[in-house]
Amino acid sequence: MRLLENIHAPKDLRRLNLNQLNRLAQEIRQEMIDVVSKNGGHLASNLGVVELTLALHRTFDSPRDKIIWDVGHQTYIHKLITGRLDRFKTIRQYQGLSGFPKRTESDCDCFGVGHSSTSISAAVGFAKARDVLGEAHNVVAVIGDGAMTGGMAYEALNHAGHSETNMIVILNDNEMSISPNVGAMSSYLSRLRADPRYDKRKEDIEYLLKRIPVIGKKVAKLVAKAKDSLKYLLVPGLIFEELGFTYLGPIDGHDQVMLEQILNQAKHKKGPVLVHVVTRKGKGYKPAEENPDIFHGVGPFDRETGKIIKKVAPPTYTTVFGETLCALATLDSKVVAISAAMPAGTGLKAFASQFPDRFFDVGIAEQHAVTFAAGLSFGGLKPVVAIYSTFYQRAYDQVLHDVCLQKANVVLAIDRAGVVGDDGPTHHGVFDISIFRVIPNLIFMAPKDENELQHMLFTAVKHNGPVALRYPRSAGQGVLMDKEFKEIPIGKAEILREGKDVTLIGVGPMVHTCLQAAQVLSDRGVEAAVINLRYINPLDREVLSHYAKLTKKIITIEDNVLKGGMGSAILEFIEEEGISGVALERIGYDGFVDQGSIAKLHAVHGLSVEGIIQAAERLRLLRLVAGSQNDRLMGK
Ligand SMILES: Cc1ncc(C[n+]2csc(CCOP(=O)(O)OP(=O)(O)O)c2C)c(N)n1
Repeated sequence: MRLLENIHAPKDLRRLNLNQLNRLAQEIRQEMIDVVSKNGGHLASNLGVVELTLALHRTFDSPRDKIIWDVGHQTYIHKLITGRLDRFKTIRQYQGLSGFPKRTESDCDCFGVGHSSTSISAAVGFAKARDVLGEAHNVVAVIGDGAMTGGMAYEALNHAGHSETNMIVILNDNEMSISPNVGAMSSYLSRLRADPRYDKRKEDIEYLLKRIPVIGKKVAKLVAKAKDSLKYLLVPGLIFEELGFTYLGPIDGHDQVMLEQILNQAKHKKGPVLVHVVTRKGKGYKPAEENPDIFHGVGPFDRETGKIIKKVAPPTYTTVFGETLCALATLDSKVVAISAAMPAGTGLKAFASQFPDRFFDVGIAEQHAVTFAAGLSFGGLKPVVAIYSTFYQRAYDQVLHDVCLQKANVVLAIDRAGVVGDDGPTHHGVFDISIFRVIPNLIFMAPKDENELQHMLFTAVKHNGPVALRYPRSAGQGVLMDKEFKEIPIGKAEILREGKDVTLIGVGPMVHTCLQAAQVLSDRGVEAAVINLRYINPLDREVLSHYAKLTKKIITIEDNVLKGGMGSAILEFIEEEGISGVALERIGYDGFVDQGSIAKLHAVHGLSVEGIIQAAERLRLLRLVAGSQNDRLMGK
C-alpha cells in the first residue's frame, strides 16, 4: 500500500522519517502524472513544489496556520495531503475537485485564487486580522517568481514591510512564468541564485563579522544600516531587506531537510520574512523538466512518452489571430504586439520570433500592458494587446481611462472570451461584454468564425481609435479562409437568414447555434431570422429596428453573463427606439459558472439549439404553430 493512502491530514506527515518522505514525494509525483495525463492540468508547476509543500505542511499547522497560494495552480500536492486523495481523479472535471484552491472545498484552502499576484495582499490581510483579534497563528504566502512580476505583489510587499506584522512570504523561484520569466526582478533573482557569495545567509555573515575583535560589532551594525555598496556586497536579498523583510535564502527547494530548517527559522522570526526557494519546474518527470512551458498547463498526454494527445480540429481562433497579426505586421511596420506573460497562450510566439523588436512580454502585468499600449499609440505605433478575457478584468480602468477616454489607437484582443472549460470560474471570460460595451469610444466586435476573425483584426488595425475584439478558446468552425483581407464595415450586422416569426441574434460563434436552431424551428413551422451581430458597439440600429418591428419576438444568445450583456444592450435599444410589443428572451449565464468542458457548460446553461428551442417555447412560438394562423399572428 502507498504511504499516500495513510495521509488524511497534514498531521499525518509529521510522523514520517526522511526515507518515508522521499517515498511519499515519489508517490505524489506518480499520482499527479497519472491523473493529469488523463484530465489535463498544471503539471510542471506542481512537480516543482512537492518537497516545498510537504515541508510547509510539516512545519505549519493548517488550517490553523494560513497557507495562501498564489495563482493556486500548484496546489495539487496540497489537495492530496489535506484529505482530497479520494476525489483527486475528478480534478478539473464537471462537479469534481477544482484545479485551484477553493474555500468551499476545504478548511485548508483559506483563500480562493486563480488570478495571479494576490497572495501577499491576502496574507497581509490575514496577518492584520490576526493581530487585531489578538490571535497567534502563522500566515504564509507562497508566490512564484512569475507571479512576482504582477504589480499587486509589490503593493503588498510595500504594505507588509511597513506594517511590520509577522508573516512569511515563500518566493518559489523556478525561473519560469509560463514561458521563461521576464523583467528586472527576474534578473535580480537570477543574480542571487548564481552568485556563490549569496549562498551564505545574511545571519552567517553578520555572525562572522561580530566575531572580528574590536571593530566586528560596529561593522556588523554598519552593514545592517548602510545603503552603500558594502551592504550590497554582503547582504543577499537586499531589495527585500530594504522593503522591511528579513531575507532567507536562496535555498534548494528539493532538499527536504534544509527546507524544514529554514521554514522553522522563518517561523520564529519577528516581522515579515521572505524565504527564497529555488525549485525546478517539472522536477521528476523528464518531458516536463525539458518542456516546462508545454507542461505548465497541459491537456491529456501519453504518460510514457510525454506526447500530447492532439485532437484533429480546425485551427483555433488564437492561432488564426496570431497568424493574421504576423501578416498585418508585415504589411504595416507600425503594428506591435503586447502580451502579459502569455506569448504562447495568446498565439504570439511566431510574432515574437518574427518581429522581436516589435513584441513586448511585460510579465503578469495586465494593467501596465494596457497603459503601456496607450503610450505606444500616442508615440506613433499601432499596438495590439492580447490578453485573456478573464485577465482583462484586471485592466478595466486602464482600458477605460487611459485608452478609451483619450481615444488611443489601441487594439484590445480579448482571447478566451466565453467559458474556457476545466479551469472554471476564475478563468471563464464571461464578463467582458458587460464591462466593455458601456465604455464610450470603444468599437467592440466579435467574429462568428475564424475567417471573420481575420477580417475583423484587419479592420481593427486599420481603424483609428480603440477597438476590442473578443473570440473564444475553442477551435474555429473549419471554414474556408479568404486569401485577401477585407474591412467589415463598422457597426454593420450580417443577416444570415430571413424569417418573420422570430429574430435570433447571436454574437461570436453562437451565431452558428442560431443557424442550427433556425433550421429546427423551420422544420416545426417557425421562420426565424438570424442575425450575426458582429458589433456589440456600435449596434446596427437599422437592422435591429427592422427585425424587432417585423418579428416582435427576439431571442439573444451570448457566451457572457446576462446582466449587462448583449441581450441587455438589445433591450436598451428597443426601449430607446420606443419599439412597443416586443418580447425578448435572453440566453447567457446568470452568475459565476462552474468548471466543466465547454460543450457541457454550454449545454447546462442553454447555450445550445435546445436552449433556443426552449426560449422559443417560452415565447409561445412553438405551441402556437399547431394553433390558428390568427393566434399565431397575434402572438398568443
Ligand atoms: C492576472 C493573471 N494573469 C495571467 C495568469 C496566467 N498564469 C497562470 S500561472 C502563470 C505563471 C506563473 O508563474 P509562477 O508564479 O512563476 O509559477 P510557476 O508555474 O512557475 O510555478 C500565468 C502567467 C494568471 N493566472 N493571472
